[in-house]
Amino acid sequence: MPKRRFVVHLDMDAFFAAIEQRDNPDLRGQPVVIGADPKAGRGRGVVATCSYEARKFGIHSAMPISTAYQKCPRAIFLEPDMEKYISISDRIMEILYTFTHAVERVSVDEAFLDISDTYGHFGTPLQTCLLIKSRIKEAVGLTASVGLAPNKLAAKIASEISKPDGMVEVTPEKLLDFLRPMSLKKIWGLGEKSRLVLDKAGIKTIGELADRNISEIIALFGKTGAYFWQLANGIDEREVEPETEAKSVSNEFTFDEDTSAIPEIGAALLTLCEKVSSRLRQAGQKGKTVTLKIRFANFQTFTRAVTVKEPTNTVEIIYRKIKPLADSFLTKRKKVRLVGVKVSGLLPSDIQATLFKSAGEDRSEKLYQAIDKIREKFGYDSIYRSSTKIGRK
Ligand code: TTP
Ligand code: MG
Repeated sequence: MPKRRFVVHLDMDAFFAAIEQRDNPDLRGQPVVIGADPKAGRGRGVVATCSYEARKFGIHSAMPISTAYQKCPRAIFLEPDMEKYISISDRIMEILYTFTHAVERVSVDEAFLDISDTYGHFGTPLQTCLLIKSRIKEAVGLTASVGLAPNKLAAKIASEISKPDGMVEVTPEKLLDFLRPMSLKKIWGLGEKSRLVLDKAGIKTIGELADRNISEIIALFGKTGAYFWQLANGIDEREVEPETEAKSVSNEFTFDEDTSAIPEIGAALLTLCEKVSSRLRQAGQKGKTVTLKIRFANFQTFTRAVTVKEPTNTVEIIYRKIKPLADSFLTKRKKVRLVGVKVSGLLPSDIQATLFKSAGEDRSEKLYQAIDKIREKFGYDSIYRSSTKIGRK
């Protein structure tokens, strides 16, 4: 008998909006819309997301911002702060990696995990999921919805129907009953056109698709038809595919107020070196190149890199390389806005390396990747039409 699989799908609730509500108590319980500036109904661009309170007015992602304004003019409209959202997303992913290295990041707020080999450390698979939810809540103060199932399709549907702050487990015995009443819309990859074709054949639910003869569905769609039919019958062998190994680990820090105080900058750099070092050690990696990033109050940004003789992950060595690089930039007159430390050219430090990988990546690269993922999924304009800080070079 093949081994029983425990696939988890996790998706944060109203992600961007929930973060803004977390950070500003005045926004809690209020309709909050994240997206382009509505300009009193004349704005262009779209809604990125909105709070559950705003959803009651019929507002949703990808809706023109002007329509959202018409539906609820008193809603609080905010432009996205992608840098903030990505750093929280990174933190969430780090938490997920502590449960298994089989983590597939699907978008900024969504991931699949395969906990088949690791749940034993945490209890039952269901207890493991509840622990994942509570660790995230503790660490970032946000709720996630989680689905646990024998395959990806059912896990994803399970997390979706349990929103917000939900948890649904689908056992192998219940799998088919769980899928049957679901709309075909729940099968991602089965697009609108295919749905219309199935609709014409009198098939509206997953169960109705499952009940047909496979040859009938193949006649409609060719090979893909067989795939859809199998999904409907609970057969979904798709693996959770972890990201390829990180090539660098980095952390950045923005000062509350721009500063030219050398001790303050030194302390921030030391903290960053500690963070990077700890993430490298956790990932079982060492790096050969140490890079400093420094951004001045006027947003002028510099990076300087040095190579170390032996690959390293110790704080002392990283800091000893970073400090002189920083010193060469610091003067009393120029105020610093942000500093960053990166270690790249990573190699496994020992056999352990294969256990927990991918602790981080170059942040801006990751940011662009995340934005790309959203765009891939929801279209180019889904995010960041009225970009302010980042997202455009
Ligand atoms: P989703 O997980 O689709 O939405 P959500 O987390 O806001 O709400 P839900 O509780 O229903 O999961 O997307 C995650 C984030 O991605 C979302 O907060 C904003 C961004 N996004 C866009 O920028 N444009 C879009 O069209 C969508 C759907 C999401
Ligand atoms: Mg979400």
